[in-house]
Amino acid sequence: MATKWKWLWERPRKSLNSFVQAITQGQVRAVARAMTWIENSYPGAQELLQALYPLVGRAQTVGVTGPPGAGKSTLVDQFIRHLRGQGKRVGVLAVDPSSPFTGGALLGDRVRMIQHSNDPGVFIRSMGSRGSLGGLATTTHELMVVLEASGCDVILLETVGVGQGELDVMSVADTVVLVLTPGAGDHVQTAKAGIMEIADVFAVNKAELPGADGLVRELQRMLQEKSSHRENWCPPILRTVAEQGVGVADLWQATQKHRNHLYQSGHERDRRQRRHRNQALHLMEAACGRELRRWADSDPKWQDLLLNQLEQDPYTVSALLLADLPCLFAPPPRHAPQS
Ligand SMILES: Nc1nc2c(ncn2[C@@H]2O[C@H](COP(=O)(O)OP(=O)(O)OP(=O)(O)O)[C@@H](O)[C@H]2O)c(=O)[nH]1
Ligand SMILES: [Mg+2]
Repeated sequence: MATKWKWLWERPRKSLNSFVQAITQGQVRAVARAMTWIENSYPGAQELLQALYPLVGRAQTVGVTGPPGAGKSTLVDQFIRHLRGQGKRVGVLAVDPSSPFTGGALLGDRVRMIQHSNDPGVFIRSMGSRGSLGGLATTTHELMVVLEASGCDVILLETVGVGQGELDVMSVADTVVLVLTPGAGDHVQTAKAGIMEIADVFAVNKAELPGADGLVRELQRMLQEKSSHRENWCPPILRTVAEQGVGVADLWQATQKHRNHLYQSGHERDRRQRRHRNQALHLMEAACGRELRRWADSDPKWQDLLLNQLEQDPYTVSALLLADLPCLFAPPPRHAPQS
């Protein structure tokens, strides 16, 4: 359906202003559309983000990660209840980078969260790996900007902690809650390298099951063995029974303590600086990639090298092209059409 924002990039200023206004008023359709633009890198998405960026920066962002089935969605659901009870507006991004589709692994979550679908104070969105110009973490952060601009006080991110992509995504959150469960093997030993490092708060979920005490002890031992902690913060370990809402309020309080620590110690500023740097670099890399493609399509010398040099391996060809790079940022040469 055509909408008044569809051709924003053709009628920039006036439409952009009304679009931004609709988002800041929390209009759900505008928020959803903005997110689609960003995920698909539509023209105009960048201008929109440039307009929204100055409006944000205060929302609390919490990432919830951990092995499949640990109870992340159940915890997120409980956080939503807890926060709605305090009158907070909540945005949720369920990130599933390992899947080219959204909705597959997250279907169960959708069913669970459907109970919030009539609540105007909750906005839930699933996102996959597609269309992330500046990398998945950057896209996640951009969607968080939209959510915050739309009035969310708290933004929750859920992702399965299984790969580097998921770890990267967590870098955009103030606080990372790592959800572990007893009885699913020796988690601390088998947990992916890196995932223990990014935890700001440990949640031992399904704490009513046998083995919870052992898991807590193991985590305590692991933390004691460390000579220093990242950002001078020793991650607390909390027990939860997410299914029954037990321990959820304390877990949330722990995330707030961590956030206060970040602000008081100045580490929040350091993190923001790092994130800005990485995002700018990612966007620049993507822009350079596009420029390279454009060059490859328009420069006869490049086309010749790329298409007609079968006897040379791709490494040699790419080295030859890289040697030609200084001309990349000049306008591509104009050539008379071949007769
Ligand atoms: N016994 C017990 N089961 C729980 C608890 N919390 C969640 N579960 C159950 O664990 C199962 C998985 O919960 P989810 O919240 O979907 O877990 P998840 O980590 O989001 O799973 P994925 O998104 O598939 O990785 C569900 O059947 C929940 O009902 C708990 O505290 N105790
Ligand atoms: Mg889930």
